[in-house]
Amino acid sequence: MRGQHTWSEIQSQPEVWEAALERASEAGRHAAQRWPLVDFSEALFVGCGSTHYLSLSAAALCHRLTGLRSRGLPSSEVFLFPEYSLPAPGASPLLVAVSRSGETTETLLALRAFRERFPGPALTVGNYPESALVRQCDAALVVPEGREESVAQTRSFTSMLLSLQVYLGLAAGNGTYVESLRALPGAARTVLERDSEPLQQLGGDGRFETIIFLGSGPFYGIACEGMLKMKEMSLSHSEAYHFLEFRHGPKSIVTQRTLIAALLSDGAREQELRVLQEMRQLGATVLLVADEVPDATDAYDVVAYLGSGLPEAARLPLCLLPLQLLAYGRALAKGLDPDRPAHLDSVVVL
Ligand code: F1P
Repeated sequence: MRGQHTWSEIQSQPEVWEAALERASEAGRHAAQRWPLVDFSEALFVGCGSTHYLSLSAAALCHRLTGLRSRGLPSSEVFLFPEYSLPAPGASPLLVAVSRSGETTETLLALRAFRERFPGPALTVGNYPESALVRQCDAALVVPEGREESVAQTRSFTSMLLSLQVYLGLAAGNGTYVESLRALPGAARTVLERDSEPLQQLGGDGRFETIIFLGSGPFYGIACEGMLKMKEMSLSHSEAYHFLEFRHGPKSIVTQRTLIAALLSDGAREQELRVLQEMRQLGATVLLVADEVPDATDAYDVVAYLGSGLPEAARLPLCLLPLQLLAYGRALAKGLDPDRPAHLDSVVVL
């Protein structure tokens, strides 16, 4: 059956997240105790493709939860342009190398470039316990249950993200935040049971020729990952922007054949809803991914209701489920096999 691996990987996320919560509370506590974050000048999160996008959201979370200056970068920028991307000599950064496989050459080279300049520790987050990155880093958060047959990352991404959330909450000494993450698997079960069918149908709607993903703050990396899933699985034209950035030029491409998947934040929702109202007036169809349904009914056409009651910093992995289902449904509707994206291998080894 086309897409059978991707399907079971998407649907198994509640169980995989439970495993991630257990594993990360052990390994994350160890890392948090060993390296108090006050000892670092900044945190650098690096990865490639999906794990680069994960790094963007993780850096935003790290900054929010711990107050530590944090950046997310593509691994290649670190070893190709160290003088532009790495801090000045004498700084004491923490490196967090994110990689499903732990074998991506660019991320290994970023680690090497970091090691050549700084004494600071490197932490890796991934899904393969025996990987090169796990061997070469000082500590690892690994969730083997998140491994996949498919090339496109789904449960690997969300399990790595959740592991980092646990670690960052522990490093920040924020027990309430860490505890709140326990609500995620149950909320995911509800979303998957209720919305898998309608979201696949929406993704498969042949009316749409461009799919735009909007997300700001910690949601920007998630919006980018939604865009990448749409490209990889369904070979469709997709783009990702911060909400208000979309007004500054990109909105020129909006037509009646544009679907906008919008990740509504807590802090900026009024401004975000205004962008969506404007885009609907230009003809776009809006899928709102929201934890609560807003009163502004003229800002959306369809809601992917998350209903977790969790604040934005906690509910990030949940927001990805509708985006994965959208891409999956579109791939099947186009007669493609989401398990086998065109031209891609699961690891880029240079
Ligand atoms: C990263 C990655 C994937 C992408 C593609 C190539 O791999 O870029 O995100 O889907 O298959 O590899 P990794 O470093 O996270 O293993």
